[in-house]
Amino acid sequence: KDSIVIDGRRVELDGEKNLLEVVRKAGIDLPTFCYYSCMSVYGACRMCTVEDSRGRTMAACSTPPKPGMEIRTNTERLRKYRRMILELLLSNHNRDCTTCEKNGSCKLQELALRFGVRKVRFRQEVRDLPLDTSSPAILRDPQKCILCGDCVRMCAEVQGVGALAFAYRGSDMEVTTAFHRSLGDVGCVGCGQCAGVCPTGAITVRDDTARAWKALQDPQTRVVAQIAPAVRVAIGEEFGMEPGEVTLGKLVAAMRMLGFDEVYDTGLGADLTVTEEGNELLDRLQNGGRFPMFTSCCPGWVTYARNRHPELAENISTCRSPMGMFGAVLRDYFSGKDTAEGKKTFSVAVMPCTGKKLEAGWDEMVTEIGKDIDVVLTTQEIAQMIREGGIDFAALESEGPDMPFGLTSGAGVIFGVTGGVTEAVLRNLAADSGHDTLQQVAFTGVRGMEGVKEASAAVDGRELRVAVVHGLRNAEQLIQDMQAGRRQYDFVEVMACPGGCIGGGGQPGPQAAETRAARAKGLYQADSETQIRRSQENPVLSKVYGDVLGENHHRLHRGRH
Ligand code: HC1
Ligand code: SF4
Repeated sequence: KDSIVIDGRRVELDGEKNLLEVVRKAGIDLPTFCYYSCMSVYGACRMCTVEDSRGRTMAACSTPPKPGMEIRTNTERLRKYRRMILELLLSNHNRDCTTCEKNGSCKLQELALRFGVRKVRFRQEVRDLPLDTSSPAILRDPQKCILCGDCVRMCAEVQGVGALAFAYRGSDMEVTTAFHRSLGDVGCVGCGQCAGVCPTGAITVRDDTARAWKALQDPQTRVVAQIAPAVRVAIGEEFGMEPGEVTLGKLVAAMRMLGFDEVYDTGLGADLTVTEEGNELLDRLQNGGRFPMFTSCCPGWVTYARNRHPELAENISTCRSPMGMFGAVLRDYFSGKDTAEGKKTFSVAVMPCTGKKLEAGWDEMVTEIGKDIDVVLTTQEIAQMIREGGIDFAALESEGPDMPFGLTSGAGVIFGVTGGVTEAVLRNLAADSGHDTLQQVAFTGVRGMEGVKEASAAVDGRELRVAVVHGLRNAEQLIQDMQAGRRQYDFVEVMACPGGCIGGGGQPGPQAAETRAARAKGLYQADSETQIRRSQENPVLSKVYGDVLGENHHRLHRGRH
């Protein structure tokens, strides 16, 4: 087998695309700021520079491995070089580390520590660039940008949005939006994927924890919360647990300790969505309507479609997202109680998603009695509150969510992974809930991490053609193929983030493909352990439709309230 020599030891080649991957396989953690295997190679930061036997240096990320190569990764020259890069970056970086959002998880901080940078020999020169606070989800602080371009490539290559770009040249270079317009005006969908790859505090997620703390401390306020499916398989990572471990019960316990009065599972909202979306699909099949029908639960996708594909407006399901449906149910349920008890209800949604912060502000989510959701906290934000509360999360005993809304079907739980919404809807439309039927639905091709999946299933006496995509760039490709007549579907599920909500921009980072796969496995495991696998079998639904919603059924749909 072909091999190369790294620091005197032979390492076999296994089809790696570049030297960096071979070096890391050999157990040497070569540092980088700008390398992600899911994006193109930029080679800008030079931190991964290595030296060959003839003393030539090269960036490992952009050098293909050639059999017989001999490279060194830790010569005196390389170590000096890395320190110099770090000092240069630090010299024009706003170094308010102690108050920075990324304090403790900043790559620049981590590498400065690792390479023993104790003093910066260059003059401190930070440009006076203003903060960008234009988005309800994303904050940009250009004074902390190291120009690695990770956000630019994420937004363009994975999401196909292109809201961020490099502007100007040389020492004036900066990452910004076109004409310095606000993020919303350049098509940003709030997915937060840029914040997920930013190595420093230059792009972060808006911190709304103070608003939640304030509500928790007011005795006249009833604080109710819903927890999204994907949070349960990721929050443990913030407390040293493995990705995929299902810790909903610990999270419920921790939130009760923080003072939340009622804690529910967004899975119930997902069960409502499945019911409504399934009915909508059947209605379109039987009475005519626009096809394909697209899902509507992902705010990143809905925003993207509004911006880029207004012609698809009627193809998108009228259903609110599970968060939106549950938000309406909770508001309606508690508003009567509030009047009777002289209280007010503050509704919190704990989500893996930064786009949900945008969604909570949409017109359709605001009625004359106020917003259906008062604040959206990401997985990372609730973890921060738990840490601030001094709670030993990993040691907590599990507790169940509150009644009357605490029951969720397995179908509701798998919403958090790409393909899950489709599988849940197909389960509902299937003839029965026997094991074999459910297995058949699971193996139609909706599961897995491929960017675009296709499946077909028999519904209402005909063959339904289904597609499942995640990552907006994949969605764009699919739409173009459909519009050019190259593909045809009846039902399309779109999730903006890679892997679906499990890979949301509010989840703990860094989010490697293996991490996402482990989280997906955790959700499928949780589903297979539930007794109720189909949404329509959730006994709470009849109470919601009958006692809570009644004539307000339309509140489950968009654009009408
Ligand atoms: Fe999602 Fe959804 S699955 S969008 O990924 O439809 O955020 O987890 O809560 O609303 O249920 C997110 C997750 C989430 C909604 C549901
Ligand atoms: Fe682009 Fe998403 Fe970041 Fe907006 S939030 S700039 S769409 S990556």
